[in-house]
Amino acid sequence: KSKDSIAEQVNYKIIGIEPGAGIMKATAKALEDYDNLADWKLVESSSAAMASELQKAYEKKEPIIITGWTPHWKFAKFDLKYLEDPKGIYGEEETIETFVRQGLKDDEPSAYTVLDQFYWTPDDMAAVMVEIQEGADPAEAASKWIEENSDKVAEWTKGADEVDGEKIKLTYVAWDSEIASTNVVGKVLESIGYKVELIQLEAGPMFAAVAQGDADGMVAGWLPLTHADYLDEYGDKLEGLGANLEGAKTGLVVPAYVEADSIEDL
Ligand code: PBE
Repeated sequence: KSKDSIAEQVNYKIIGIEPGAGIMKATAKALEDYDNLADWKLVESSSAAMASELQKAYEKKEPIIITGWTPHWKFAKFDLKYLEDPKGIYGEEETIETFVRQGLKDDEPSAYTVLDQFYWTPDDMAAVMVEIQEGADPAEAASKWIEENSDKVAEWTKGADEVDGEKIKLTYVAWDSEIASTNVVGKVLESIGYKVELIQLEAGPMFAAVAQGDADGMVAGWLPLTHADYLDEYGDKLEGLGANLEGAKTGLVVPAYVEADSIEDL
């Protein structure tokens, strides 16, 4: 029985996610910059389809290479590893940052205060993600987390006066991490009296919506690298409120049983 290389077994394919994601741009660059990846392809997909491909391969102990990120429930469910990236294409640690439209502070100071104070840990985010992955509705998982973490939530709502049904629009992309964070922030804003609408978009339109004032804010900007292009394009029309999570990461991810440690081993 011939033993095919990892490249042959995965058919020279990396399983990606939505085209607008920063991790897709980084991976396109990796295919250019790593000589051993010259003949490889990045498959456009969705976060959900990528996760189900991963699950299928994992159950059969077959090799698979995905565009991956942390925080993400997949690291709780499967034994996975990041491939080393000696060329530093995926950067170092990332932070997830909050951005709001210009004028929000004057128009809706309570929402601004909550968005400004929203800050949690990768473990907090992962807890919500795991609940959703196990079948909970995102809004219910968010409410449950809020109930169990009232001390943290109290820090975020400190100094924010109750409102009376004013509307707030939050935009996000259907990445598991951002489904979790956006639902949590949305529920916290509802708890002080806002009527919250969550608007799901692709990455570029998400930044554009806040820049144009079509949405009030978002908690989904990955920096310094992942969304650098979008920040270049829209940054001067956005108000940045800083990190809401530190210790995020992106890269190429494989199950631990795949015999490669570095992108250069592929
Ligand atoms: N992600 C999750 C996004 C940011 C959040 C890493 C898939 C991206 O690559 O743009």
